[in-house]
Amino acid sequence: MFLQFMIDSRLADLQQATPGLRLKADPADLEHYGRDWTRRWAPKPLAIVLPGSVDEVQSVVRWANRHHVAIVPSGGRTGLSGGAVAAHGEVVLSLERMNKVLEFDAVDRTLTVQAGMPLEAVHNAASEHRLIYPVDFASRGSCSIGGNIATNAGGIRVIRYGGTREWIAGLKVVTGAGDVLDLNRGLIKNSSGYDFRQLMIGSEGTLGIVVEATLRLTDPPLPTNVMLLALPSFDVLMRVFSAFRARMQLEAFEFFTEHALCHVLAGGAQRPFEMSHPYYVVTEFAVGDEAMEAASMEAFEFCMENGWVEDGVISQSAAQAEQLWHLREGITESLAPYKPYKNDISVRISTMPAFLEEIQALLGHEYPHFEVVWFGHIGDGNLHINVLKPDDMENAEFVRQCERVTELLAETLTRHGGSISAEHGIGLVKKPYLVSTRSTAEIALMRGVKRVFDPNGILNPGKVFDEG
Ligand code: 2HG
Ligand code: ZN
Repeated sequence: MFLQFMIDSRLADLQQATPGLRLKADPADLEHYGRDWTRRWAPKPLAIVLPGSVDEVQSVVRWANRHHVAIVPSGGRTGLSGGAVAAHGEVVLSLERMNKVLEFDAVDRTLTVQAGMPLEAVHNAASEHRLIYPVDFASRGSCSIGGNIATNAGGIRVIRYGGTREWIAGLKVVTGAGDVLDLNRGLIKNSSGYDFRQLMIGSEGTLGIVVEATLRLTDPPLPTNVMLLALPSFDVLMRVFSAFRARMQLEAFEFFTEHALCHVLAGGAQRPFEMSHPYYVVTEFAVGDEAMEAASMEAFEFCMENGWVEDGVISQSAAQAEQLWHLREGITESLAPYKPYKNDISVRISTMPAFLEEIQALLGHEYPHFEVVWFGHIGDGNLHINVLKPDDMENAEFVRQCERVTELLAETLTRHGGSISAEHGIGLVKKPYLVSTRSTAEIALMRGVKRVFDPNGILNPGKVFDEG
């Protein structure tokens, strides 16, 4: 392998400038680190670098500037928008070796970690101190906190706690120019000009490489119950949500369709009700005292009386709660073999009913022959729409047809003031539709900001927008 690095003089220079740096360039590594969960682009990185320290990250960035080599920062590569894809001879900078807790502060209730730490390990580290880091989603075991920050990841508890952005008290980043910035340093109050910490969150590695993060922790929730509801139609979904939210402290409120459930059941899960129903909701809510429990029953009965809910089951144990959650959290994995084309869209909750009516008609009309699976974080105004590729269709043709429909969806989103990416980022997949959510003036400013933080355009070029 050493020989291979010598053949590419740029890599030889990198190894010389950063002697401890780990480099990989085996075909299997290039393939593994060069792609994310989108699987649409053929990976083709120049090499993989695995720094073990902030100094090494800085050294790689300086080298990349000298040689005009692009860097793709890389966490767990569980992204669904192509933000971590390296298909054009870039160097993938994997943070996987930088995966440790650096400090816990009991007074500040913060946990400072290296960016490569998996989200689940962050959860475990917080619970060692009887606290929680509340951002959570199904890929918790594989995704990294740095990747979560880069995409401002959302997940299943946004309804209660907000997204990643709300929980970042400080960030250390290496900019595209090679500067190390220590942003906000865990302060609660800091009114000293532009907040670059927030600018970095959701910037998808185009402005800086997140190397360390100081995370806010909070108290664990009151005891919770999980309820699965069966609904007769899509139209009642938002009414059930309002009825539950008015009476209970919701920790999560997620919906999915019978189509989605069938795919999870095919993997071995048990059907939750005797009969099938067109729509389901899984909701988790606090049951700290009897009044709270009574309120949840009242919400359920109210919805039953109105005909908005046809059936329901409530978890009696932690194991049952997990089983009910699996019916929702298992959807993405169960659909993966169908190479789904994914939309991850949002509108304001108040706009949801009108928006849903319109896009149901639109997608019903535009996708007469494809299976379309709906699910998502309905309580946040966030829908996931997965269109499944028919076996006998070429992937390129399938994507072409879905992209045409996404144009129409994007127009509808613009009219309703929504977003083409609620929580998965823009990356490569949503890039053509950024204009549906952000104005021309905003995109011009984004380009300008990128030039400030990354003057030579070496950080994740071609992601989010094309350099103009
Ligand atoms: C989820 O909510 C994830 O499960 C993935 O955001 C959504 O697979 C998807 O489309
Ligand atoms: Zn989601």
